[in-house]
Amino acid sequence: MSKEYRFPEGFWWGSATSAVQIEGAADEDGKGMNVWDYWYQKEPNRFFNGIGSQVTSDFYHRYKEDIKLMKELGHNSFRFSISWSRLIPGGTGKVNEKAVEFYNNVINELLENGIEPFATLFHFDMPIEMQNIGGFENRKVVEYFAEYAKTCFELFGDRVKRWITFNEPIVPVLGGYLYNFHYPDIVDFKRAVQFGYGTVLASARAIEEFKKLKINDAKIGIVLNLSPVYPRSNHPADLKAAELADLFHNRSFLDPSVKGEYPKELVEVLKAYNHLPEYKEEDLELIKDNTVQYLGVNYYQPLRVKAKENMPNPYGVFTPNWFYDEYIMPGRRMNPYRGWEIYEKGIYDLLKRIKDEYGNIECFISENGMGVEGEERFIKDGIIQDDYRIEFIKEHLKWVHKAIEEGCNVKGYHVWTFMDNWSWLNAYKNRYGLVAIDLKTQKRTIKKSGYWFKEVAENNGFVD
Ligand code: BGP
Repeated sequence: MSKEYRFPEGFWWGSATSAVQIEGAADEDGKGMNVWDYWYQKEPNRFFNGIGSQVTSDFYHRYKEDIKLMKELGHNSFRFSISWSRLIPGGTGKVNEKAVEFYNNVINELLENGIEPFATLFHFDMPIEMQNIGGFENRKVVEYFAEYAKTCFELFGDRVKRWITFNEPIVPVLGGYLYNFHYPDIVDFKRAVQFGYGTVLASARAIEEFKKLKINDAKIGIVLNLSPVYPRSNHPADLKAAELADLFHNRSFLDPSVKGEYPKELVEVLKAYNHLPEYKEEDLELIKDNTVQYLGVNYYQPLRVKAKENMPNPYGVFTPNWFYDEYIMPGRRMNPYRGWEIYEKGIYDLLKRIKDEYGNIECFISENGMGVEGEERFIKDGIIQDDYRIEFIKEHLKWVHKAIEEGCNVKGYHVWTFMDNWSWLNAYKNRYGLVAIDLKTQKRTIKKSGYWFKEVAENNGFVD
């Protein structure tokens, strides 16, 4: 029997992107260098097929065409990020007028097409000069970030009503300081904690600046990549492992961002291992007073956790994985390309938890999507027939719908992503777009999922 899935009026339908992944023009019009530009120059072979972020979908020059396509695909909202190193080369000092012009053009074009702009201030792209002095480990950088944020609010706040301080702040911590998939590509738990803590401060400082400006009907939030954590069994050791994984992966940013304080259990663990960050008493007040006004949830996969089987080497490097093992549950469906489990109900579990434990704060799905390698093989009649992606989005949407029916305060759904884009170390390996890109000709072609998404967005739901 078919069922109707209609979403609340005014639901945000759209997609998310980030500057580094779509803009290109990496050294044009006075843009400074960020960590990705630098890392690629240093070690091009770390990137899939040796492709760096210089080669992207060239949104910098093609934004008009792309925004037209967004409209065509039923978007009423779109998340992009502002590149700190483009707006303020070097991270501090003079504003680059060419960048102001570019972001003004993008914002105006979106608005003219009836698309609400969601602007992220930081999506993994630290200016290299800021990273060289320690990034968010350094309080000066926290302040430079607050200045940059204020500049953005002043320049664009008359039109941008939805701000995001950070996208997935835990990722540069894990990637850059523990697991070698972001720059500075080191393994140092103490520095990881300090960088993460500095990020929380930077987010709070940006919110403080935002509030000072009293911009009418605008809101500021954060986007977190949350994963529901499922223990292998109800055995106390598995439950404990899951609790610790949740503390590190979810609550380390969720609690300070939404509740204004760190979970005391996390503080205790860090203290026990002598890994508390350096902090000042007044920081805690800053965090308390500057919580987010709404929350973006990026959901890709759950975290399945079991008790540690072997004791970690006490002389080895300390990481969160000291406390638990991740595992792949036999029989679960996996996305073979990205190696991530597909578990649609996870999105519902997260939303319910936000309702029950985080005051039902206003939220939206800020990323959800499926990366697939070699999609050309699915071309028929000139179009990528990505039924797997339609299925993926649809099944997740059903769970989002159920969460809304049960009172969760969910305002929208943004797919990752609008068009195939460059993705960090994986470059163009996995394609996520509703629109395909031919990297040689830059030609954009809507995939089957794009046409499907358009229908859903325009009808504010679907029947299945
Ligand atoms: C999120 C990031 C995005 C994007 C996406 C897909 O973590 O916010 O920037 O890249 O994941 O992941 P990936 O491209 O690594 O497959």
